[in-house]
Amino acid sequence: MSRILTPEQIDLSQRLILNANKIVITTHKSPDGDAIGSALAMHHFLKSIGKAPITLLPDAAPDFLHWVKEYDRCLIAEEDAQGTEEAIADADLIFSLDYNHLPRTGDFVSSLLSKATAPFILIDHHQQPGEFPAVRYSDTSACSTCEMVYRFIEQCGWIGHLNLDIATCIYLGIMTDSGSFRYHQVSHDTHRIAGELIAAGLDHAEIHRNVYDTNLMDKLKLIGYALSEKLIVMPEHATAFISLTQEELQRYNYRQGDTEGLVNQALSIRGIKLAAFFREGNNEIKASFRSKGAFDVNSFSREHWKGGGHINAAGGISSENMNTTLQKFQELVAQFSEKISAS
Ligand SMILES: [Mn+2]
Repeated sequence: MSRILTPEQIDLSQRLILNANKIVITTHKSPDGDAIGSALAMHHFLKSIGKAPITLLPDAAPDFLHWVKEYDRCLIAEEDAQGTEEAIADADLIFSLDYNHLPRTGDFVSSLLSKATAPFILIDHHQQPGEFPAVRYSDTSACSTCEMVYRFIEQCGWIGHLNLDIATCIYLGIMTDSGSFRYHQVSHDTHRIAGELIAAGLDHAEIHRNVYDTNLMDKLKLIGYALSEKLIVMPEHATAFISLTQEELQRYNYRQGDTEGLVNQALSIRGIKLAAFFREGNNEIKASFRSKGAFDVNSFSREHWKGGGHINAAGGISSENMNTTLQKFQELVAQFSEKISAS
């Protein structure tokens, strides 16, 4: 884990990029601001040095990210299986951005990537990275993959190519993954990079508006319902959680991304150290975990919810029904009560 690439990594990255003709940029399923930001920042950068990359998303991004330049040119695996197979089979270089285990790209893309013959360049900030030949740039202390993409371009000696499109994408990922510059992992270097991006001419207020000020009324009503009717607080365990069933989501015309950040509202309650949000999908329940302080939700999710992430933010899944899932969560919380409260 390092902020800095080794001289060997820089040399190899430069050679792989300069010699590649068919570069495919990949990111994780259910792409968020950092996934879209890092993938399209790399896309715009590679174009600036004369490459014609394919940016591949396992599935579509939520509406609030569709404004990003050339989002509409991304290849979406769920919508074009054949195009995806061809792109990965033909690739002579693959970027893995904002994920560090192939399964995070979903079953379909992950099975294709595992058979790919091209070398990989991994740039990612999640815990416990898997093996990724040839370049593995992992920094679990970074607040976002986007700031690592900036450092990657900088350390490879190409920062002179920074343009407004690259800058906008990098700022988008830093802003969304750092909770608008407030999480613990935000560093001196995060602000230095943000400063350079603003110096490149970007309109940070507009990016913020595009992401956060485009709510539909249904979304606000869903959030209101979740907070007033579905928030359960367990003060004895310093824990709060929210759950939403498919029926409840449909009542408010749920669209992907509508419940983004809801778990943080539960965590914001005074005295709460662990928060969870459970959303019922078609075949499984998606879980999000957040913590304040030392309670490690990455391990919690890896051990009990088939997921992972960061120390203070992680995701997982449950194949049980909602009642069983919530029961399991409450039992685990009681079991970990001391650890949670002490953190
Ligand atoms: Mn990220």
